[in-house]
Amino acid sequence: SIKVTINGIVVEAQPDDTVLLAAQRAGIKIPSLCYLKGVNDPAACRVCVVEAEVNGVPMRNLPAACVLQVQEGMNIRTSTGKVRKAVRKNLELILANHDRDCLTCVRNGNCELNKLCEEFGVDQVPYDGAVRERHIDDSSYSIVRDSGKCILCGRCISTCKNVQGIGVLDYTGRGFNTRVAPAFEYGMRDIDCIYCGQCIVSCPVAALKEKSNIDQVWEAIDDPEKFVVVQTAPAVRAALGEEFGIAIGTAVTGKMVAALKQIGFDKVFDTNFSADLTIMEEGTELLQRVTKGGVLPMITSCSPGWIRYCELNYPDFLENLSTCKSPQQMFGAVVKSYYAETFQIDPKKLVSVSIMPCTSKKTEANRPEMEVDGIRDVDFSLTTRELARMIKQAGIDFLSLHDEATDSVIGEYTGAGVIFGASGGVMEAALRTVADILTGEDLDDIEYKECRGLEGIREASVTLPIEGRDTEIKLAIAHGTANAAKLLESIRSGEKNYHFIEIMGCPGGCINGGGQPHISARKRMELDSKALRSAVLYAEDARLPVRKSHMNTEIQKLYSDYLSEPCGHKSHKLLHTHYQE
Ligand code: HC1
Ligand code: SF4
Repeated sequence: SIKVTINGIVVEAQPDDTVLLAAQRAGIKIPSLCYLKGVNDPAACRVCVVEAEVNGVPMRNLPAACVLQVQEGMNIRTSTGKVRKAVRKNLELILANHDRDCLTCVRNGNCELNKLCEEFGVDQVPYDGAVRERHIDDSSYSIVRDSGKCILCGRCISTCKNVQGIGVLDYTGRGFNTRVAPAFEYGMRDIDCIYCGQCIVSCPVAALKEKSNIDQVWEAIDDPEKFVVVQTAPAVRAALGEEFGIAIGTAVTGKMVAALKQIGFDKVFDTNFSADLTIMEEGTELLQRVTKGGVLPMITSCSPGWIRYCELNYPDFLENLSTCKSPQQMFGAVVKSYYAETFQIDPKKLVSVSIMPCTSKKTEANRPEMEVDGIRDVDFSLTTRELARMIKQAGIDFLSLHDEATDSVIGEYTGAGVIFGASGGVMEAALRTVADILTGEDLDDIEYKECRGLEGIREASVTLPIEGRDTEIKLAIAHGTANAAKLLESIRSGEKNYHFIEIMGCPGGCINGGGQPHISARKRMELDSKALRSAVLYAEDARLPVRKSHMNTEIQKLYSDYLSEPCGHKSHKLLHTHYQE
C-alpha cells in the first residue's frame, strides 16, 4: 500500500486509488457531482478539486480528486481557502446555466447540487448571461428529460452506456450549448431506450425523472363512481422507508399498507400474490417445454425493461421468452375479471393502480396487448418515489403508522412471491414449486442459495425427476442488460446452453429499479444499497409461514373457482401474452 497525507492525516491507500477514494476511506468527504462509484469518473464538474504536492513540490492548478491517482509522499489539502473558493466558483458556474426553480422541483430535498451549494455557502449567482435553451421531452410513458436542469455531469450517459450496455444518451452541441440528449434530439419515445430509469437514479439533479401519474390516481380516488384498487411490487417495501428517513435495508411492509388505506384506495393488495400466480403459470410452462420439446432455454418475462431490450436487440430470442405476462399485468387482469366477478363490480368502474420500483412498468401497462376484451389490466403505474409523494401530500405521519395487512381474496402471498424483487428470486421461487411438483413431496430444502447474490451472471443446476428419469436442469441468472447481452451472446455462439434463465433489466433486480428512492453518490460510496435492500426481501421470506407459491391458499382457490388449471384456456386469455419484433 501507499502512504499519503490528507489534511494532516496519514492515510494508507491502494496504488490504484484515486485521492477521492483514499479520502473517503479516511472519513474525509470531498464534494463531487459527476463521480459515481464504479460508473462515472470523467472530471466534468470540477467540484472535487484539491491542493496537492508530491514530495514538497506543489502540483500545478488544482487537480480533480476523482481522477488524481495517489502517489507515495503525496500531501493533499481538501479545504484550504483556495480550494473552497474554487469549489464555490465552480458551483456558481454550474448554477448559472441551470434552471433554479428549486421550490417547484421534484428533487427539492434530495438534490445533490442544492446540498453542495448549501454546504459551500453559495448565496448568489454572479453570472447573469444567456442560458442554454431549455427542452423538456415527455414523449414517453416513463421518462421525462429536462435539459434546463441538466448540469452535464455525464452520470446518465455512463450508466446507460457502461452499466446497461445501451448508450442512447450522449453529449450533443458544443461549448455553452452542450446538452445531453438522444442522437438527433429524438424524443425518448422514438429511441431504443428501455425505460429502465437507471439514468434517473444516477442523476444528481432533476434533469431526468419519471413521468408522473399521481394526479390521475388522486382523481380516481376522489371519484365516488370509481373503485380503486392498488398492488405493491415486492421491492417497494424494501425501499419506501428511505423516503421518510428510515435506514436503507429496512422493511416497511405493514406501514406501506396502512398508508395506502389512509390515502383512500378501496382495496390494498400485493403484487406478491400475482408473483405466486406467475410461478404457477411459468413453472407449468417450463415443465411443458422440457417434456414436450418446446423452445429452450425458457427466459423469464417479468421485467419490462428486459423485454423491450430483447425485442429491440435480440429478436431471435423472442420464442425463448416465457409467454407469461408479468406479475403486474397478471394482477391487473385478475382484478378486473375474477375479483370483479366475485364482488359483482363493473370492471369499467374498477381502476387498477400499481406501485412499482420501476419506470418501465409505466410503458408496460400501456402496451397495446396488455388488455383483455378492451379492459386495461393496469390503468396507472406509479414509482416508489411517487407513492412517497402521495403519502406526504396526504399528510400521513408515515413513521408512526401501525402495521396493517392486505385485503383478501387476492391479497395472500408467500415468501416465494416476496423474493421476486431481488435478482435470482424468480428462479428460486420457481424451483421451490417445480421441485415439489416433480418429486410429489413437500421439500424442506427450499433455500437455493446458488441463485442469490450480486454477481452479474450466475449459473446453477438442479437434478429433478422428469418423466421418471433424473434430469439435470441447467440454470442461469443475469441482471442489468449489459450482463443479459453477454449471457445471450454465449448462448448464440453455442458456447453455453441452459434450460431456464432469469433476466432482470436492472442491476440487482427490482430492488435497484429506476423508480426507487434516490441514493446520493456519497451514500453509494459508503454502503451497498443493492445488498441491503435484497436482504430485506430474503428476511421477509424467511419469516413467512408459507414460502412456496403453490401453497398460497388464495391462489389454490383462484384455480379451483375460476381458472381451472395453470396454462389452461382461461389462463391463456388473461395471463399470457406475445412479443413484438
Ligand atoms: Fe419487480 Fe415483478 S419482481 S418485475 O422487479 O416480476 O417492478 O419488485 O413487481 O411485475 O412480482 C418490478 C419488483 C415486480 C412484476 C413481481
Ligand atoms: Fe438508458 Fe435506461 Fe435511461 Fe433509457 S431509461 S436512457 S435505456 S438508462
